[in-house]
Amino acid sequence: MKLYYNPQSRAAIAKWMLDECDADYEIVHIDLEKGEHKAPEFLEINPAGKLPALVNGDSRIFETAAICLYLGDKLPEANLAPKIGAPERGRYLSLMVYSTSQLEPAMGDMLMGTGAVPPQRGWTDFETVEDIIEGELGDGAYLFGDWFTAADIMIGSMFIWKRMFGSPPGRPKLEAYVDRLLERPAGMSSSE
Ligand SMILES: N[C@@H](CCC(=O)N[C@@H](CS)C(=O)NCC(=O)O)C(=O)O
Repeated sequence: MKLYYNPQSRAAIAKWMLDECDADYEIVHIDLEKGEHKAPEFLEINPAGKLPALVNGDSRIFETAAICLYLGDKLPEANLAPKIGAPERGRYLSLMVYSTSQLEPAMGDMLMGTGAVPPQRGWTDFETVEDIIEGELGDGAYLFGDWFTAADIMIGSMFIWKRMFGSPPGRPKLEAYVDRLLERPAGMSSSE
């Protein structure tokens, strides 16, 4: 497998997933300053011209959530994804998609100080997102209790970034969740 990567990008999330899977992969460094992500060879892999992208044989996968979903299913021995048919599968898929369709844009609005967006846009304000994630965590260490899954990578990485961007500490439960995630040996802090 080849991960098209730059450490200053969402490819760090895909790398975290690969490392948690203990996957055999190679990194292809993409220089964003030089515009290597807009080169015709890269656009063949990701027509959107963005990182990350993953190539595995004849499969090319782009969008961070799609890469994490793909790896979770492709490498079941890592036990990072409920199997098709498992009772947890529906909630897992929901959280994976929620991370990118609602959490990420709401966090972007909050960090950039954008005012409230109309709900017709498809996402909410960040406080509502925090309520939802706190509720989903419940009293568990992770989103599925003691079971660490790819949903923790997708959702947790957003809160890790919030901290890295120097945003003031948030809710204690979410901060403790970030501390736990950062303690993982294969965690995002170990990215090159
Ligand atoms: N929703 C996409 C977002 C990808 C994205 O915006 N990547 C940024 C780096 S974090 C990028 O490649 N930006 C360069 C550009 O758009 O020119 C995903 O999660 O893969």
